[in-house]
Amino acid sequence: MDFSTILLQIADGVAIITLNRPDVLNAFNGDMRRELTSAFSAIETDDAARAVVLAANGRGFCAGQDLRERLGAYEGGQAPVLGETLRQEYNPLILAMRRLPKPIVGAINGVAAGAGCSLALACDLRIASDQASFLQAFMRIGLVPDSGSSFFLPRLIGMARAAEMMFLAEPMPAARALELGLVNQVVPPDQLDSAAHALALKLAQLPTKAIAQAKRQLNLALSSPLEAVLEEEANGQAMASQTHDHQEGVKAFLEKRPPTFLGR
Ligand code: T3D
Repeated sequence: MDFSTILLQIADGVAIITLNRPDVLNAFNGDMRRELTSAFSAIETDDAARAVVLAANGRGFCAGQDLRERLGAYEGGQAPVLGETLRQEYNPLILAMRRLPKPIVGAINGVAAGAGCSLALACDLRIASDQASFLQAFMRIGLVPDSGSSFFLPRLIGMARAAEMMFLAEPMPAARALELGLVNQVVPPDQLDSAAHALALKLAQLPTKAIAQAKRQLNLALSSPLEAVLEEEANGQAMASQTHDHQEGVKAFLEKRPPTFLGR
């Protein structure tokens, strides 16, 4: 697929998506919103991709909405009504990431601001450079948190800390994000790509169907009662028990050797 704002490569079971608008810290324009969603949907149906790295070029991860995109409307004295872009483009992107039956590792190289912060939060796992930061930038320009930040942030770090980040709109450095459980790992900048890739490679060699089901269960657990989650676990186990990878896992255990999971 040809993209103008992102790069996509797939090798060794890992799809690497790289945001590629470095001059504006990878701020989202319309093309980037749509291309990113298309990339996730292409990855969903491609058996060659069993895990994903979401990375970014330049010194920023993603600065959220490109504030120059709608300059024309503001200059014309007419503030655009922003709900529709969320409904039509940002929300489908976040849903595509959470519904993707493959794990996504965010490689957060620099500032993740506004919808760029939401994008990082929608990944399953996050590895951050020690230069990275997370910024709920919305309030700085009189907007409200969007693209899933209001959902993910309090679940990751608790209501009081989420409120602090959202109301004050001050950047949270990577080290603090690690303390609070917002990221899984912090590494020096020159080790970020290799650390994210190594983690994705490890994930790509695990039982892909079971990982997909575990992701479904985690999604459900965020917003459903225990009864529903228990039922989904039972459904998931029924599915997983019929896979090659389950048989291989048990066989390898009994034969005292490492398993070879094929993702089916
Ligand atoms: O549909 C809708 O619009 C609703 C959806 C809203 C979702 C949102 O994401 S709202 C929030 C939008 N984002 C922001 O408000 C963040 C704006 N950016 C910043 O506050 C700062 O750039 C950062 C704190 C992220 C980083 O600061 P710093 O000092 O490291 O970098 P900088 O010098 O400000 O930025 C570097 C360049 O990127 C600069 O361009 P220049 O001057 O070198 O030509 C800057 O203009 C550009 N840039 C950064 N962020 C954006 C941007 N250009 C357009 N849009 C941006 N969001």
